Amino acid sequence: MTRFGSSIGALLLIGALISACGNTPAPSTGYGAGGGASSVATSSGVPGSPAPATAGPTITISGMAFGEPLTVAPGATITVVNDDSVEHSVTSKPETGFDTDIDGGATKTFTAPTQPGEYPFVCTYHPNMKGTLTVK
Ligand SMILES: [Cu+2]
Repeated sequence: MTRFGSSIGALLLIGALISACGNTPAPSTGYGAGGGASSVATSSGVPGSPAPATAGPTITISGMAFGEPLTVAPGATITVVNDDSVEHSVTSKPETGFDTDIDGGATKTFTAPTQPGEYPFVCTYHPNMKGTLTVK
């Protein structure tokens, strides 16, 4: 009886140690900090603040995508805001008209074509990024 009793005691002790180890590090660091915080920050913080600061026609690149199609006057100065951390370009294609590179986090301007028309453009680094500039 004494041997049996002490071995149960040892098993209970081991079980308590395992559950103590398991509870503390895994759930708190795994779920709390990682997924929740970063997705909230990118969706709510970024788009609101830079937009009001810039005046005039603006192309905002965010999340590997150009914003909505833009219509400008011939020869207008267009501001490009790159909210991504990687370099992008705004390159008219197939028509020529403009081609500008914007570093990650940078803002640049370029001059719209003087010839009215519809100018599809791409990013030369990410050809699946597509946008349209209308000049009229
Ligand atoms: Cu790109």
